[in-house]
Amino acid sequence: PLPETTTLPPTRSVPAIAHPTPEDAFGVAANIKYHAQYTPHFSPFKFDPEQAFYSTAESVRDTLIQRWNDTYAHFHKIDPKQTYYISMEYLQGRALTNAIGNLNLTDAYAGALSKLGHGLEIIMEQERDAALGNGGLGRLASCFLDSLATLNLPAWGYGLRYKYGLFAQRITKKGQEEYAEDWLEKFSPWEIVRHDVVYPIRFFGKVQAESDGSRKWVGGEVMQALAYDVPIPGYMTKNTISLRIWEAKAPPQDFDLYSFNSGEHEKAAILQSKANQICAVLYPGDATEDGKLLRLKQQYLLCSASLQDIIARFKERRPKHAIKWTDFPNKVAVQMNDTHPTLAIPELMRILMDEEGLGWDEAWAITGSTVAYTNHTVLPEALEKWSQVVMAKLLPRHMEIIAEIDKQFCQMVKSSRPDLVSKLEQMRVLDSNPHKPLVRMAHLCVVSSHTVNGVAELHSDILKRELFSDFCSLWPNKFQNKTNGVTPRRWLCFCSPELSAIITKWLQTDKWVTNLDLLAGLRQFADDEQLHKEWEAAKFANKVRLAEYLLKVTGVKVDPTSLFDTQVKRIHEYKRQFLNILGVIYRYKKMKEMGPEERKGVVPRVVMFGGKAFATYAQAKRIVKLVTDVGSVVNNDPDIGNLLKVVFVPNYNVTAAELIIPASELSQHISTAGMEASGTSNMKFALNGCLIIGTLDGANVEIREEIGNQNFFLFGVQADDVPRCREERMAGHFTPDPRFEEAKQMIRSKTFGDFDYEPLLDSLEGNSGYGRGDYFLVGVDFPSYIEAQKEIDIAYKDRRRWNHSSILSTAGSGKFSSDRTISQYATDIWNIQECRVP
Ligand code: B1H
Repeated sequence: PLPETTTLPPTRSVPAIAHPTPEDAFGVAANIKYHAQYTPHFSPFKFDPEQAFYSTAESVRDTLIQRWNDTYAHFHKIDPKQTYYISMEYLQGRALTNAIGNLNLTDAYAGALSKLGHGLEIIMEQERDAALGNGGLGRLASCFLDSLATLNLPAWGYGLRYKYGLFAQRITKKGQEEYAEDWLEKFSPWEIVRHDVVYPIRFFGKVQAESDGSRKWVGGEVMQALAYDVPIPGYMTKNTISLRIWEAKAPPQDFDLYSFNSGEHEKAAILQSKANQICAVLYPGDATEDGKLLRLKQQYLLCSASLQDIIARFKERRPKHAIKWTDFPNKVAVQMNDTHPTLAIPELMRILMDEEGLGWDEAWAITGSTVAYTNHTVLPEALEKWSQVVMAKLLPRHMEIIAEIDKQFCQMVKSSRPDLVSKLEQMRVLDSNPHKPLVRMAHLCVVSSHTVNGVAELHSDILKRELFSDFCSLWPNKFQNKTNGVTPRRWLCFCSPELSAIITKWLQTDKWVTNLDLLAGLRQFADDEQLHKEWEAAKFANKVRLAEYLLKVTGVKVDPTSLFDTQVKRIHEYKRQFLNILGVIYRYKKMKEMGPEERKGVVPRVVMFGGKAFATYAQAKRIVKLVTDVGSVVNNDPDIGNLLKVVFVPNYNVTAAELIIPASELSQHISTAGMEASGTSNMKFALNGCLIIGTLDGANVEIREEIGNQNFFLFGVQADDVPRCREERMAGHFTPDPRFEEAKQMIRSKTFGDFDYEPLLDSLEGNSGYGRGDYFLVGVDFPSYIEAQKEIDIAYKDRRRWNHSSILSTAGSGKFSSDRTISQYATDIWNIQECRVP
């Protein structure tokens, strides 16, 4: 049936007002001036870059709000099936360049600002980087939003409005230091608070049995979730979707005036302060019980607020008497970004049963056809397990529901698959270890979702063959692969306009921006000398820009004609920054041993590292320290000069990535095979014509397939051989390569200072002390890594070969657009269709 209302549901509409609209440079300049004057945040008559940034952003926001309203009204009218992407993380980075780029207003804004006495570049630099995420998983969510909007898909993102996102990083003599990054210090011009979108969120309390047999969750603490919308514009389309982020608040009556007046000031605001804690920081760390509880509160707030909102919208779009709950999965798809939003499952069950009065079977069928789960890791330490005791205390009704799901799952296996009964204890949702009973969140997701997917072919195979093999034998059709992708707008068009212009010129179209497969058209020019010249010039301009930045932030002067070699990602042992720096140490040693003649043959290199180490991850922090110590020695060695520079780029984030990636010529994706689920920066580097040295891990496998084996520097053991190699190493059946011993010895001999690197070196040895028997196989892969590096030096000297490979890297990157990934989710998992705003 058609919904009763075909426009927005407010009772009275806002009158349209005339104020300058940003269309051309004149209109834009007027609009910016309007904001500087009438939505002031600073003293009048000031229009320095900072003030100019806020006025500019507000001017852009006018357009976004208009389009957001039109999009919402259109979705409301059409009432299509809609996807809700629920994620604890979004790594949005800066928004201005992206917004005006997607709106095709970059020239208009640049022109307007110049009329007002400012350069667009300087204004863009004023914006804070919104880092409401840790790394790849959060950035993937942000790329997905860009593609959802661009593809005109009816979809929204839900997340949390952390006051402090990911910590900022400073590099000092001691290594990494963390400090709070206050992205909201002034305010964010990109969010729109929705004071009318508020939902109650209950914690603790108890479950009451009602006389009619139903269950009701009562008592405890009731907070509120308040919505903020961040508009997400699609590229060259009117469609502008929402990233709705929740903030926890105390209910208004909480502020106890009586207590306040009688002097008990703190008691008066107690719930408010508890509420503030919930959204205070991204991933507060779960080492302590307190921290754990807070993380669970965050997860529940996200899930409960989002589902209440989804259900409210479902109801709003149909007459009260015509609500057919079986229709819910035809209108709603919920995608869980890893297990962090797993509580969406019991929360949807609870609302359907306890608030809407459905029976278990009906609620279970609806939930199961609505939710789907993406797994992003097989690392055991990242597979979430929550204490049943904590869960029962904070969310007593949800714990009951989870226990019932577990019970019914057990019954189903026993009755339908006796062959799996011996595996049942490992498969169950509840881990009933009497000492520490746990809920296995991934199992809850697999049991409850209609679809489970991995994020690259190899990773999805590992899920099917190993992590979820028993579930896969039970439900073979539940498991899919959706290889990750990245948005070509941010990661090529806007971060490398020079290279983009060349691509458009040679392809004679800019359609590749939304149809990235067209990049394959560059293959026919891979040997064209003119293209080589232009290509190299564009890359060189990007290198010069990065060299200036490096000088500014690290004080290290690098020669932009050197080979720019980059490894930027979170610091983790499995990502093996340690292997990289050991390789650098070996290179340095060999260079020191060379005579002046021989040195002339060396390819000058700048080896860049960047990334954050989790604050309590000691080994990762030692790796950061080692890189900076090696840099201090190498960069100041007069024998070496510009032949080798080692730079740790501080505070790697989205903004830094936009500068580093387009300027890199070689990038390292060298994880122990089988451990990196996908990787997404590998795609961004390849897209920008950067060659990869890598293992057969994650999406590297598919990138190599697409760009061609000759253009990928492969090394290392394969995933299938990893268990055997580990056993051999543990058993001592391993003869270390002498080059590996040389590199380690150089650290031991204190060439790079007297910091205690023993724990790090120990991790490469037998199974004692810090040693995990070289679990990450650094020693095993070292020789083939060094060989691959030699091959790279040879290839780089041959400019034609290098440029040829670089062009083929870009040409082969079409598959790695998040537009392709999202189209596949839309068709294979969500069953949603385009809904374009006219
Ligand atoms: C990825 C995470 C992750 N996988 C726990 N898992 C977190 C796990 O705060 N936490 O508790 C946060 C993040 N992140 C990454 O996802 C993979 O390692 C990458 O290989 C992959 O490319 C990315 C996106 O799929």
